[in-house]
Amino acid sequence: MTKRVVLLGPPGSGKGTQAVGLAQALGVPAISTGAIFRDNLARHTPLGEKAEAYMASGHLVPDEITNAMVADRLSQPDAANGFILDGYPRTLEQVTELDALLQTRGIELDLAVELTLDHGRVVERLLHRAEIEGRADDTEPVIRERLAVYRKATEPIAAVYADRGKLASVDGHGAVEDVAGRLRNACLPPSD
Ligand code: B4P
Repeated sequence: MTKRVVLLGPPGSGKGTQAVGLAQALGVPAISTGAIFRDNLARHTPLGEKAEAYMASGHLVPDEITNAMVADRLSQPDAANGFILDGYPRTLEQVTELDALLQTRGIELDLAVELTLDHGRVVERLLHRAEIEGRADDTEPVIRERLAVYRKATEPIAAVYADRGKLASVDGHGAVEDVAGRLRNACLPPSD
């Protein structure tokens, strides 16, 4: 059964929204690197202070900070039986780091799922979220920067997982429940 999953996709494609429901369906925790950073930021921890400027400008937090944080989170008992990684890996270096981390534990990733969404819809969704949540990185110039960073650093990751025969692509357009259904079909084939 699929238990170790990474969720890929542009900002606003629904990763955070969908990770929670998918994690429940698979019986594993949803681990969002963005949410962990935001929690640390809100609590003014040293990790939050290190991440703040990168996040506010739409840039990625440096790999060494992010990788150490993920290694720590994956070592917690609730992740022993599987996980949904939402927003990690986001660079090719993070893919290599995740591979090494899983290899030392003698486990493998089951699936990488890419949520696809056209960039016009991305901007619309994030501007809508800005009205509701007021996140510092949801202003239009920062959203455009996040999309540019996504194209350059994160988009190439899908091809790596495709080469390994581990990529599923899921259409992120439409209502949250419709996307959730497509995602469940990708992760929980009828034989599971
Ligand atoms: P994230 O928290 O991952 O932010 P995100 O890419 O915007 O995705 P998120 O999960 O929040 O939004 P979602 O698509 O669910 O990252 C924030 C920052 O943290 C990064 O820019 C970076 O600085 C840092 N960071 C995180 N991970 C890192 C890493 N690995 N390496 C380095 N730095 C890292 O949803 C967006 C909106 O769309 C929501 O308002 C939602 O309600 C709405 N929505 C979702 N599905 C919808 C649907 N079907 N229809 C309509 N609206 C929908």
